[in-house]
Formats: sequence, structure tokens, C-alpha cells
Amino acid sequence: VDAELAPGLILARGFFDAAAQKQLVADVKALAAQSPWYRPRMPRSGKPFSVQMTNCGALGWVSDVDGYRYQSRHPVTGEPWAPIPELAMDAWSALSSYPHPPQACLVNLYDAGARMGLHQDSDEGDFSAPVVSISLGDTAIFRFGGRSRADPTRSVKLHSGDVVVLGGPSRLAFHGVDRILAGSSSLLPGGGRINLTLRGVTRPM
Ligand code: MD5
Ligand code: FE
Repeated sequence: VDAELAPGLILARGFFDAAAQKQLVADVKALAAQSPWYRPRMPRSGKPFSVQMTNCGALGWVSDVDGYRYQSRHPVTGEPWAPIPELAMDAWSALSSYPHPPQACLVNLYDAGARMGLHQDSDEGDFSAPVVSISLGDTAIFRFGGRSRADPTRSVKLHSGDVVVLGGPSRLAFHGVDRILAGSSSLLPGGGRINLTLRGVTRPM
């Protein structure tokens, strides 16, 4: 059942059953063959992320010493991104209440020690589309707060198959991943967690 954790922040627990989760892992493996995992770097400092990334869809989110941006090609191979898996599109259709398809899907790969610091998703030119986030593999301790970094935060565990929808007042909420619970799922052969994040980027015409 869906739980509204904050205004506009919906958690659809167990949205994907075991068979669908396995299919999504196969889809991610296939898209990573076309658009390989790489380790982005922080703007200015060039410090590497602990999370590895790739993308699918028309646009992909990338980060390097020059900054954050969306682009239509893989930063290492120069090739276009693979298409967004059908099951991920299904989650967007079922949960987003948004009348346009997603333009971008960032795919994050967390190993046991990876984390993502508290941040806002604000590189999109338009915030009317919600963000739809799919969790696969090991459980994550997800943290979310308000629109100001100083606002109080709460944490919630995201399990394999859970989908989070972040819209309305939660679209620009600060959030991050405190840590991954290693060994909590056997979905990924070597352990770890995959997160797919579907987004609109530009204002629909
Ligand atoms: C993750 N990824 O689990 C998270 C899930 C990212 C990122 O944060 O930027 O790649 S996406 C969670 C999200 C998106 C937009 C708003 C909010 C959460 N929120 O208001 O809590 O790898
Ligand atoms: Fe984010």
C-alpha cells in the first residue's frame, strides 16, 4: 500500500514483485552494456563519487569538474543513452499522475560503502514533473527533509521493489542515502543496490 511520508512524497512499497525486480536487473545489465557504469566527479574538486552511474532515456544527468548537467550522450563513450526499460516506464505511468513521458533516467549503483550526501535535485529546467525513484537490491537508509538544508530530516528504509514518487512540495526537498545495508537482498549477484530515477528535464511543449 502507498504511504504519504510528507506532502507530495509517496512510498509505493513492494510496487515491483520478485519477477519484475529480476527483469529490471536484466534490463539494467543490458543497458549498462550499451552505456557502461562510470564514476562521476564532483564539480570543482574533481573528487570521485562513491556511487557509480549510467543513464537511459533521451537525456542523462552527468557530473564532472565543470559542473552538473543533462546531456544526450555518454560522457566516456560519446554514444547516445539506451532506452528506458519498459517496466520503469510502467511505474512512471502508474504513479506519476503526469501526462508526459520521462525524459531522463539516472541509474545509480551503490556498493556496500557507497552513499549520497544530502542534496536537492535542481538541475532540471522545469520542476512540474515529479521524480519517480525505483529501488533494487540491498536496502537503503534514505533521508529526506524540507526545501531548506537546515530543515529537520527523517529517514526511511527503501527495500528492493519499492518505488518513491516525489512531487509537489517534495520535489525540491533535500534528500540523500545515508548507507546501504549490505547483505539485505540477494537480488544482485555481488550484492549492492541499484536506483533508477526517472525525471522530466525541460518544460513540456
Ligand atoms: C537514490 N537518488 O536512492 C536517490 C533516490 C539522485 C538521488 O537522490 O539524485 O540520484 S532519488 C530521491 C529523490 C529525488 C527527488 C526528491 C527527493 C528524493 N526528495 O524530495 O526526497 O539513489
Ligand atoms: Fe537526488
